[in-house]
Amino acid sequence: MKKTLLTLAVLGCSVLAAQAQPGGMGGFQMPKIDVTFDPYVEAPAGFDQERAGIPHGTLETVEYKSTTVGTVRKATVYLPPKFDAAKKYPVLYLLHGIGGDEREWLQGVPNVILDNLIADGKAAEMIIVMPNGRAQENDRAEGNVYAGFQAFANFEFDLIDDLIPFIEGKFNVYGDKMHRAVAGLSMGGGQSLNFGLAHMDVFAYVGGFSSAPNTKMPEELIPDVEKTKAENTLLWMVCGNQDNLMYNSARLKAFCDGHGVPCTLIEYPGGKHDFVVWKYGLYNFAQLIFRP
Ligand code: FER
Repeated sequence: MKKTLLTLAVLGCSVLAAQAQPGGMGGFQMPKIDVTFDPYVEAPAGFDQERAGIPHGTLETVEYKSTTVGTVRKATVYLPPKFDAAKKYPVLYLLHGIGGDEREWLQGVPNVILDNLIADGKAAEMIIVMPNGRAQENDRAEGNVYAGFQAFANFEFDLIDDLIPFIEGKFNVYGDKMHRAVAGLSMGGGQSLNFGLAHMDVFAYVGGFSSAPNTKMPEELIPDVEKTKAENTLLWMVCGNQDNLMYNSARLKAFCDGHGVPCTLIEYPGGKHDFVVWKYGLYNFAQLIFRP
């Protein structure tokens, strides 16, 4: 019952958010969008289980000064196994959902997933930065989290102007777009699509997992088809087929298919709006980035 009410509340909010969104979503965009999904391939058993006998990465919390927000903000950082300060690494910025903060992604055990992928030679050694995407003074997920819609948009400037320069000053990382990726779940998926496609000089790889109604319209995300084709290296999405937010991903996928923009959208069978889908997203996305 509680869940039903929550679902109804979320649905209601998404309709409101859709209508309130700049650029407009033309009101109700909830109906199923006709789209051809990319093949779903099951992740191997144990991909998210801690494995003995392999080297493990580490997790730490960092703090940076945000000129955008005017506060000191936190981010969680994963350093890969056998991290070597003398080596240069690429960076994946991994963004959370509307009720989360810089620790939400830990529920999806990104450290375990990446430790396993790296041990199997299936992903490049990378640093993962998990910021707080609610760029406002009180960035805790308190009260009505849906009221923080604007703060999620404002994070674009905190990310580009404050966090990335901080990370690049603190760690020995590459500073070019081919070594930066952005992906996220739900609100963070919308942010990743919005920011990643608006800043193709910053991020070559963009991932949206169960992207939320903050996802801009395709025409806003891709105002210049030829530019996106030339400058984006990876546009990758996944969403559960039981997730009411599918239309945000399907709308973009349909646009891309209609305009010849390479784009992946996997429909996770039986997938809901939860970490089953998001772990699967990270498992797959991580294998596609930073590889020549
Ligand atoms: C909405 C439905 C879902 C919405 C945001 C979300 C602001 C985000 C969900 C999440 O991040 O998990 O209507 O509008």
